[in-house]
Amino acid sequence: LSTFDWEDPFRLERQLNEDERMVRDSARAFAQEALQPRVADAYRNETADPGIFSEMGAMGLLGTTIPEEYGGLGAGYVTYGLVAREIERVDSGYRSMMSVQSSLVMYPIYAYGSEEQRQKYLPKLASGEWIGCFGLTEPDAGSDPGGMKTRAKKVQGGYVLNGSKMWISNSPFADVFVVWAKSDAHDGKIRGFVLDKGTKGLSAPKIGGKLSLRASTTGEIVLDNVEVGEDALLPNVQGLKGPFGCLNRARYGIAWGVMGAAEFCWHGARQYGLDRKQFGKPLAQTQLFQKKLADMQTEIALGLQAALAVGRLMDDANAAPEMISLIKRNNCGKALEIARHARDMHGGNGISEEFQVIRHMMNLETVNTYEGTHDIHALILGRAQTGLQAFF
Ligand code: TGC
Ligand code: FAD
Repeated sequence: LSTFDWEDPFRLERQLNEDERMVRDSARAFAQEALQPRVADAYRNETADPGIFSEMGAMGLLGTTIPEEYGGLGAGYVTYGLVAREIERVDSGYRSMMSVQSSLVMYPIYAYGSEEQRQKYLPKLASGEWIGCFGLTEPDAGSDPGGMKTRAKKVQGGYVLNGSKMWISNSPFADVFVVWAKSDAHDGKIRGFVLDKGTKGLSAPKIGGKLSLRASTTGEIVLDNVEVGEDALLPNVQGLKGPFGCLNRARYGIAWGVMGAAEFCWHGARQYGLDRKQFGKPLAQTQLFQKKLADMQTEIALGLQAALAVGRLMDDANAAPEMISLIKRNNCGKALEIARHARDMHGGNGISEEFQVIRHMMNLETVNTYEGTHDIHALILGRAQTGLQAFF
């Protein structure tokens, strides 16, 4: 038997190939050098620097799985997950910016778009010159997106869109809006539309006052008689499977990403426990502290192995959406629990921005909710094993 590496209990490192490690290393360097120094101010002031998109683009971190001919990296889903983990090690909001652009904007244009749409949008989204957002959720339709009220009405040469979207990452500074609406020309089925910033009737006010995910900008999308041509319609998908096809990818990335945030909290709590003495000995020398560290190590090691297993299946075109629900739900719930414990283990310092654990904890409340809440994924898994629908 060989030695145990406490930071990498199951030797994840050896389960990656050289290309995956190379992209991971450059994502880690970018995250630590370019993102880490600005996150405290961004979070405190509730501002996201839109310039981050072109910086990520220059590093090849946008559209990791999109083919190179459209400006992507042409890499696999394990690589995409590793990038998400490194970005979210700094902040869930920065990972959000990246994963919306890659999985929720570039992916649908690539998978459901016409060749003209791919050529027009993908290279500029990959470079970060254009910023994208994804509008599915509405004020009265969150967990149940099929209840959306946004409508596309057929007119001569195109469509007129009316409705509003709520809680949309990146929307206040987005150039490209992927919006889902029920279309009267398609029997009321949900269709995707790609809208350009500046189109008459399209606006995206910022939502202020968030106490979570403050380093990512969130807004509404208001569609007030927005007239678009036929070329705005994503031609190759209809029904809820359109947005869900994108969500599968983003949820998968989140399962990796939250493990990065959890690792940060775990390492921080361990170091704090080694440095801080109470009752004449390091906190890390107490049984309760060590039990918490062991729980963190165990959940993170298992969560990463599960994400890797699903990533390999995705790269093999052999993954099912329920597998993604399982890892999204588990890893978000576990990361949130780890962040809460890490906050507690830092004592009073745990509430200070300097130690960062409370920022991760607050962020993970959002991540546990968006892209399907913890309980919604339980219902997806419950339905898969009982055959019984418990949503309504
Ligand atoms: P249901 O009857 O289950 O399905 C309707 C149609 O959709 C298909 N489908 C899927 N296709 C591909 N992948 C999946 N994961 C799919 N899930 C369902 C299904 O086959 C069916 O197709 P068809 O052809 O038969 O019509 O739909 P339902 O209305 O009963 O849905 C129930 C439920 C709860 C599963 C679903 O609505 C759900 O997942 N709700 C959660 C909503 C959600 O995740 N919203 C996310 C908004 S975007 C976001 O949060 C971005 S934040 C990003 C960031 O900032 O990082
Ligand atoms: P609800 O659906 O109203 O849920 C409230 C509670 O009820 C939850 O606990 C839920 O689990 C529970 N619940 C709901 N239905 C059931 C049921 N049948 N049985 C039992 N319990 C149930 N959306 C986008 O489209 N694009 C984005 O870019 C985006 N970014 C976001 C960024 C942030 C910061 C946030 C907070 C949200 C974002 N969202 C985005 C929206 C997000 O996906 C929704 O908030 C999420 O899907 C939950 O919907 P809801 O907020 O309407 O909550």
